[in-house]
Amino acid sequence: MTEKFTRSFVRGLYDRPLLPLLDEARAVHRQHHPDNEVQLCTLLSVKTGGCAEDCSYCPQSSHYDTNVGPEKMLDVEHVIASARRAKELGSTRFCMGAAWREVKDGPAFDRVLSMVRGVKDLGLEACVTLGMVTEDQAKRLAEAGLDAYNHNLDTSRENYRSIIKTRTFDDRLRTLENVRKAGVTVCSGGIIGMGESADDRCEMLRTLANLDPQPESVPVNALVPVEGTPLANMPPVDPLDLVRMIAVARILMPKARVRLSAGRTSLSREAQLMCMLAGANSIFYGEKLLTTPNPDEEDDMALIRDAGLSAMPPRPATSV
Ligand code: SAM
Ligand code: DTB
Ligand code: SF4
Repeated sequence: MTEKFTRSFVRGLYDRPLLPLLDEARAVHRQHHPDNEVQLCTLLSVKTGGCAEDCSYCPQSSHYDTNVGPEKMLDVEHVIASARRAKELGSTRFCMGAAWREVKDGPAFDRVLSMVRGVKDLGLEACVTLGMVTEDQAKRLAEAGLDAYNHNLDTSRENYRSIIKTRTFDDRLRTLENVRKAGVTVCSGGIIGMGESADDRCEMLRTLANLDPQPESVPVNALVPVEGTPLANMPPVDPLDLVRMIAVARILMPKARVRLSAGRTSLSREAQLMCMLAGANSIFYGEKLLTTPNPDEEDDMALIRDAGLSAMPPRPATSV
């Protein structure tokens, strides 16, 4: 099958002067999305630390000595209480993360299914990120009402082995396929600032954009360097690179919600707004991502107010 986007097309976009690139991204954005609107999503780590994978960026990997240790899984009531609070503060999507290499059938997975049902009962979009899943497990998540499954490609196929050795790029693609077959929407993106080349960045976006159908949601993370991980000493990401990535993602995947994800605590208000100008229409909202800090809620509200943006309203209930 011929691919929709070629290497040279994507690299050509990435290398365009920033202002015309932004013009195009903005035009695409306005054609497909309400202008000025940003979705607030809240993250919660429901099972923290002790993960068997060796992702070089991740504080939750048991391969590295970080300040995040293995913790017990949260109980359903705790999670639902957090989701209720997130809703009261204006979030419309609640994303639950587990530091698992893969989902194993049994009581822990059953608990996640109950969490999903509880979050859906509150009228929120429900997303989980649990590592690899089979098609059958993805179907059970779909039956519980799950809207989206997050599973990032993180980087290019070529660069993958230098970041993660305990699984392959194809493992990652297989899970995305299982999620898609189960009728759950796909949330998949990556990280910049891990020492990757511009070609790696373009190839990651190209792989995502060539998926058919394309992911409905694309998180773009800037590395949060964490003490004890192999990437702890990476230099900070140039905010303009983040803007460029978001603009290219917006042009390649016009309908996707592009999420300005990890790394916002190191960005100025102006840089965050440029990311939104480039097509980002979602942020993680709340004091914490999974294990690392996120901007204060008051600062985000001030940014939204001062820029005249509006937080996406909750979707009216479609079922009774
Ligand atoms: N264990 C599951 C998995 O890997 O799919 C779910 C949780 S994992 C923490 C979700 C995503 O968070 C990763 O794929 C990665 O893109 C992002 N992430 C983890 N640590 C990060 C860091 N230090 N900086 C930026 N993004 C990070
Ligand atoms: C995504 O792409 N970014 C979020 C969400 N998907 C699950 C996670 C960011 C995690 C940042 C590091 C941490 O807080 O542990
Ligand atoms: Fe585990 Fe996910 Fe962290 Fe990788 S990114 S070490 S799979 S929690």
